[in-house]
Amino acid sequence: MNASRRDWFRWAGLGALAPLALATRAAAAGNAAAPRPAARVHTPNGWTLPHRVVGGVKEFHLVAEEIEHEFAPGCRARCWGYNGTTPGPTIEAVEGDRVRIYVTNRLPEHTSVHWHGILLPSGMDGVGGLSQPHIQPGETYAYEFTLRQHGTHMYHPHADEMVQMAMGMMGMFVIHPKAGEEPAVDRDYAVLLHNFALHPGTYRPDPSVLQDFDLWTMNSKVFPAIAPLVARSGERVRIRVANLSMWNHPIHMHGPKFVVTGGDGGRWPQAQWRSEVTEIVGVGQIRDLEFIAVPGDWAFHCHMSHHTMNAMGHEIPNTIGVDQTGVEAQIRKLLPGYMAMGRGGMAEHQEHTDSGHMTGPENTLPMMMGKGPFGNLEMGGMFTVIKVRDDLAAGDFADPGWYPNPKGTVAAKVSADPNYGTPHRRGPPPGAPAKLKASPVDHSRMKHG
Ligand SMILES: [Cu+2]
Repeated sequence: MNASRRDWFRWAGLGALAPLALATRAAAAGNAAAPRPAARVHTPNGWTLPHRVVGGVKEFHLVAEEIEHEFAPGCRARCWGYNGTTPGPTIEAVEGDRVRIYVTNRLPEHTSVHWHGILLPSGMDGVGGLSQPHIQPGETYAYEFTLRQHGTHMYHPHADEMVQMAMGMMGMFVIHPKAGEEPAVDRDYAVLLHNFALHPGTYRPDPSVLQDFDLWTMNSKVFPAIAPLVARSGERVRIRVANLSMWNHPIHMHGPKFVVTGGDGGRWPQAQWRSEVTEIVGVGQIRDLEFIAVPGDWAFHCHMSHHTMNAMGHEIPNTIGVDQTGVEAQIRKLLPGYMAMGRGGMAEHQEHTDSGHMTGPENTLPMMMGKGPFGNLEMGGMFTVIKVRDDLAAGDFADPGWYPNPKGTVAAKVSADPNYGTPHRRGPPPGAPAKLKASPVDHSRMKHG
């Protein structure tokens, strides 16, 4: 029995989900009219915080502290988080619960916790200096309130917020509806979007960066270290996507359409649900995306293409179409092993790094990574795969491997001749002399100093 299963039994065994457990039994007994239980939230690469019940109050304990975090194999950093991880553990409770949340501060500076989107007394809102005194290093504070709503929410510091969030302090707070929900979901995922500026060769995120981040993360991991989102064909799946990064992210799903069913204000009335395949999750916002799982391997990613790359320079000359063979030989005299790249595009970057030609700076991930069943994926950052199979057991979240495409359903090569066929096209015929001169390499945007 793994840790998450144990947590689940502990959770249910303590009566946290007694009404839901009853509903499960009713459903198992074939009572179709009984409300189905809300699925427990699964946080890919993360975990749910266990709690105990004391005098009818659900008690949680968060510890704000420095941690060592791995974004993907080959890239680690000293971050700040809760209870040993970034993001901190997901807090789950049920509408109507009274919760008491202890927050112990093991950081070198003061902190506080804001409960984003949750209705509570002003003094429990966690804005240091406004709603409460700051929690000094070594101190423990208790927050206590009754959950009067249900939906997807977050927690994060509201003290030296820029630094503490840039270092990784954040978590999800999910409140399940007391009465169940219709239609009920079979799999319920929580994905918290963020960004980190871990400069090449360094081991601590830089909080002063405004927009040029190196690492665009889902639950503080980058592709290919982000766990796939797994489902069985026909299941109703919800992905709760929250954003505490410094950019808005157009989150795009391949395969089925999804409906947007709620935000950080809670689940929306069905009349407000919208059918989409891309949904912008703004900074400080949450969107609940629900869909019926269709078999296959489906990309799920931010559509800002720089956000599906790992560390890369942005202030570099554009070398696409530039013959660099002479330059390459010159530079090799100074830098043995140097390889010019980018003449035909940047896909070759992954080949060079994979083959060990470009080792890159210490503790820095290549811009593009990941292998699929048909070759390099040339991705990084906010990218993962929704893997849907016909034969998964309910509650099985293990990676099922690559999709076995049915025969005749994969795009396939029909010719290797660039003059193949008689396609309709405009402009001069292939092979005609180019009218535009090749651009000189523009060095004006290179960083100096
Ligand atoms: Cu993005």
